[in-house]
Amino acid sequence: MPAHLSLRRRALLAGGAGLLAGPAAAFTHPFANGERRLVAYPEKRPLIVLTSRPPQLETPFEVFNDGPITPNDAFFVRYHNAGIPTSIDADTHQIKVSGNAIAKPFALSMAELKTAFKPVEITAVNQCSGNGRGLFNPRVTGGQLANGAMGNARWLGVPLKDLLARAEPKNSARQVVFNGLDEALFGGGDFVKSLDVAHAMDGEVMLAWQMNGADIPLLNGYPVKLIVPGYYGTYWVKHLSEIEVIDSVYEGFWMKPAYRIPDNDCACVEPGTAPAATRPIARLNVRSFITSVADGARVPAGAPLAVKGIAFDGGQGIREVAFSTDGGASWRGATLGEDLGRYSFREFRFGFTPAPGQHDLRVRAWNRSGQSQPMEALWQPAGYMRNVVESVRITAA
Ligand SMILES: Nc1nc2c(c(=O)[nH]1)N[C@H]1C(S)=C(S)[C@@H](COP(=O)(O)O)O[C@H]1N2
Ligand SMILES: [Mo]
Repeated sequence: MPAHLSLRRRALLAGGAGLLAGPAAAFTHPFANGERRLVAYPEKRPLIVLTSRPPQLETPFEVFNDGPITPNDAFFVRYHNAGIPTSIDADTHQIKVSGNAIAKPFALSMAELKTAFKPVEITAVNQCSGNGRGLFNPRVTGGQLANGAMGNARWLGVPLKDLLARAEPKNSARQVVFNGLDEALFGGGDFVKSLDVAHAMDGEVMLAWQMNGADIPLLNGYPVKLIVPGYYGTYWVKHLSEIEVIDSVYEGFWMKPAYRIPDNDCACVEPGTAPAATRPIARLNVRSFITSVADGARVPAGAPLAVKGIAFDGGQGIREVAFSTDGGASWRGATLGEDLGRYSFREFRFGFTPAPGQHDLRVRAWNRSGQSQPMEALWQPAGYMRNVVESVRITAA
């Protein structure tokens, strides 16, 4: 190995070998209807393995009780294709800006990206469209995730708007298309996503190189990742290398037919049926979770129980969280924690003294435009956007 390579790069190469060899299982983690392996990948603590090639790793749910920011080494990982980069030299990485709807194509190094524009920081939730898919009833195909395909981090980078301005977009510009370094090895199509040009230029969509004050872990998109606050993780392209501004609507496989939702108000259909029309998935809906106590837990009866959790939405911000200790028969207000911004997890807490016996705990959040969560789960064939009011049944004794 050349001597000038940084320590970081060498660490990644070593990790890369581990990725290809297939890491050994550490221990197992309970899932809805079985057990899952927990494995430590490079730069990661042991996470729940969904698939190993490509790596799809889920965050063990108890991590979300540690605080509103998800640590980098616990953050979930999702790839679509097996051809993932196992080492990237940030010193030579380039972001190419091209397309038929700009006047000035250019390429940018990481050093230029970090110095030529004014950096901004935003705290935002990255959640996979299929978070909770494994809990759908009737079951749907696709990765059988529980609720650990989400995380909240502080992202440091530059607004995409500033970068695109340098390319001088033409009036004909309709969409911006994003590609990263990973490749499809066995068909299925390179992972490429697009956003409407007005969205791409809103000043919030950004190119980030830091996550929680450190380099973004390789598996989460090192050295640069697209951040699309309030939108599902599918748009947050990792190892970003190509940006194309085009005068048409991009309809590659991962925009159509993949990642589409029923084109109606609930983004849902009768279980077992197909939607008549679809649209691309977009903003996160409202969700809330109890994190301090798990379904099936036993707690002391007659002693005050402090309960904690997190809520979030697609960018309006959480206005209110209500809790029930009797399966939804009666509700009271929970206390909200610190506001880290409208795209962030928002902590909440409440307390009650459980009498001996079973208690069905539920939480339900509202955002600032009054949107909330359904009491009964909605259904759609792809298993996206689950946001039902969850039930945590505990026994006090
Ligand atoms: N290059 C690339 N970026 C990608 C993907 C991918 O397969 N390749 N998957 C997307 C999807 S569907 C999700 S949910 C997020 C997950 O981000 P994470 O792996 O950093 O948690 O990455 C997105 N960005
Ligand atoms: Mo995803």
